Formats: sequence, structure tokens, C-alpha cells
Amino acid sequence: MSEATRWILTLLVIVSSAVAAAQDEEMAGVDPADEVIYLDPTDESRDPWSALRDTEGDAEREPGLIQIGRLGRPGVRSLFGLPVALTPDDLRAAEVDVAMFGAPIDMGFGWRGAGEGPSALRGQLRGGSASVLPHMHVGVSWRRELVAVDYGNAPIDILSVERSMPPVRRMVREIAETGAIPVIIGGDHSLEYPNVAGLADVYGKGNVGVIHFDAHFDAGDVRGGHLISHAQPVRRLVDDGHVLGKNFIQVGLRGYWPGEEGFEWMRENDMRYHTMAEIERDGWDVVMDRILNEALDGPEYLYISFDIDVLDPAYTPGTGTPVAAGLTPREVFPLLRTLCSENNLVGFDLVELNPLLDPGYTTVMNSGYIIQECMTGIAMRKQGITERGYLNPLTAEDDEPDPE
Ligand SMILES: [Mn+2]
Repeated sequence: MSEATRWILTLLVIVSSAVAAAQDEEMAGVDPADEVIYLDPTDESRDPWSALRDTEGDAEREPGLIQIGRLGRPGVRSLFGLPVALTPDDLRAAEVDVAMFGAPIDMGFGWRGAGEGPSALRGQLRGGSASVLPHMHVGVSWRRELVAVDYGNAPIDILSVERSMPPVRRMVREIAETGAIPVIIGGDHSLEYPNVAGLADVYGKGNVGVIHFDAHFDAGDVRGGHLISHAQPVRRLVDDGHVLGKNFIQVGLRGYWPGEEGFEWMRENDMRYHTMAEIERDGWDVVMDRILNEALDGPEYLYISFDIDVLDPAYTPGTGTPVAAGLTPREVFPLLRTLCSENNLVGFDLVELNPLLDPGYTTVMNSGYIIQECMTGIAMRKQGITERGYLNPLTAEDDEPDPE
């Protein structure tokens, strides 16, 4: 650098510092709160439930399942080709066991994509997504055993994660109050908060345990003034007393977040966690048994929050914050099936599916199977099959003698 250039650069730095200092002085009298544009509290449409459509022209019908099939195939796309229900009366009339709904929240992450999750799952054509045949491992068909429906999408506010929490919580509560199990398709992981809070509204604060499958611990502290995002639901649930720390079980953490402070916070709150480091040391079978035993050693009700990034990005590339060296479907599927058959499951979510980042349909396909593992577990429990590690003798072995 020449001497002249150096002088010019120095001069520039001095001038720009002076300008910045003058601006700071000018701003000193402005209250930062005055710079924020707040919501208009007089706008009636801010309550999404107030904007429900006019139903006057609807065909009259008795409450119950709305079949959308035509010639044995769905005429209109729904989750797993299931019939549709629209109201709690429908759920009660049809004695629905499981009501799935979409919650297309993007803003908890701040990047477009996770909000497309419900549509992608509704659009899936392959992967046994609408088969009524039994799950080969256990010989149980969730489609035959359970009354399950697509309950549509929650009326979230696509511009605000904060304001999307109440409508989701209300929808979870509405389903749980009928005795059905809500299965929430995200959407980003901010959803864990309204999902579990909505269940705590019905079953009581502290009465629901949570298994949190994730590469991340999602208990981030306040940042930029935000109390909720896809990185904070766990901290909010514990701080607000919806779930006791000792009933929170984390599975699959790895990478570089959280740092030591995060682990210390989990210890202070008596949380249980199973990192990939523990799995690396002790092996999956041992850790899986620990998780299953801890789930049984909790409150009466269990919730599962499944962030698909707990799986290795080889299986779920279509997600916003992938972390290398995760779990495989062959490790996770038997755990999910067993958790859902051994416990009194009251809710399940699948979050962070981003089909816009899914190059080969891999993530959508695996997401569909993940949900079905849990559905199979719920169906096994309904049939009275709760023996750990149960497999169907017809499929798990042939009847020829093994060569010794
Ligand atoms: Mn997460």
C-alpha cells in the first residue's frame, strides 16, 4: 500500500467515525420503543378465529368423517389419504383416535421452507403412504385399527411466530378435549411450545412428559427480545412450568450447540439427555433401553416432539439446520414404535421438514414413515401388544430349521 493510499484510508476512517458519532448524538433522544411498529390492537382480523368463513351455503351434513376417496383412491389429497374432519363434533361422532393437522409456520426459523411441510406430506404418492396392509415387523395395520383423520391446517399468522402460538395451542386443546391424539405436522420447531402447552391445558401442568428428538437442544435463551423461535420452545415450556425438567428427555444432540452453559442449564433443571457422544460410547441398543425406561419413569402422559434433523442428513437432507453424523431410520424406527406402544401417548409432532431443500424426495418419504412408526405403536397398544421388542413370528422368521 502506498503512503498516499494509507493517508486517504486514515482520513476516511476519521470522517466516517465523526459522522457516526453525530448520528448517535442525534439518536440519543429517541426512545428505541418508538422505532418499533407495533400491531394494531383495534384490527378485528388479528384474531384468526374471528375470520372463519361464512358457512351459509354449505351442504347440510351430520357430524362425522368426510370421505374424500373416489374409486378407492383419494379424490382430494389429504395426509395419508385419510378422511377429513372439520369440527370437534366430527371427532366425537366418529370416535376419532388420532387427528392430524398441519401448522405451516416458517417464521420461527426465518427462512422459507418448513411451512411447506404439510403440503408435501399431503402430496406424497409413494412410500406406503396410504397402505392399509399391516406393518411387516409387527403385523398390525394402523389404518385398520385406528380411526384417524386429516383435521386440516391451523389458522396461523404467517407473518408472526409469536401470534401463531395461540391458534395452534387452541387447535391442540380442541382435539385433546375430545380424547383424540393430536399429531401436528410442521412447520418449524417453535411448534413444540403450543403443542405441549395445549396438552398441559387439558391434562394439567406438569402431567405430560416430553421426548425431544433433535440434533439441537432448542432451549435457547432470550435473543433479540424474542422469547419464542424454533430454538427456544424447550426453555419456554420449562420456564412456564408446563413440563417439569425431570420429565424432559433429549435424544440425538450433537454438533456445536449448545455450549457448556446449555448443558449446565439442563442439569440445573434435572433434565435427561442422550447425546450422540453417549451413543458413540455405549452403542444404540443400550441407550435405546435407557430412553425407554426413562419414558416409563415419568408422568402418566407422554408427548413426542420429532425434529427430523435428529436423523443423519443422508436420510433427511430437506431440513433447515442439518447436522452431520446423526441417527439412522433403523435406529429410530423401533424406538418410536416402542415408545408409542409402551406409553400413554397424548400427542406427537413432526417438524422442520423443508421440501424445498429436498433434492430427491428422501426427506418427505422418511417423514411419512416416521409418523407411521408411531401410528403403528399406538395401534399395537390398542390391540394390547405392549411387549418390548415384539415382532410378528410370521415375518421375523421362516419355519425352516436354521443350519447350525
Ligand atoms: Mn429442533
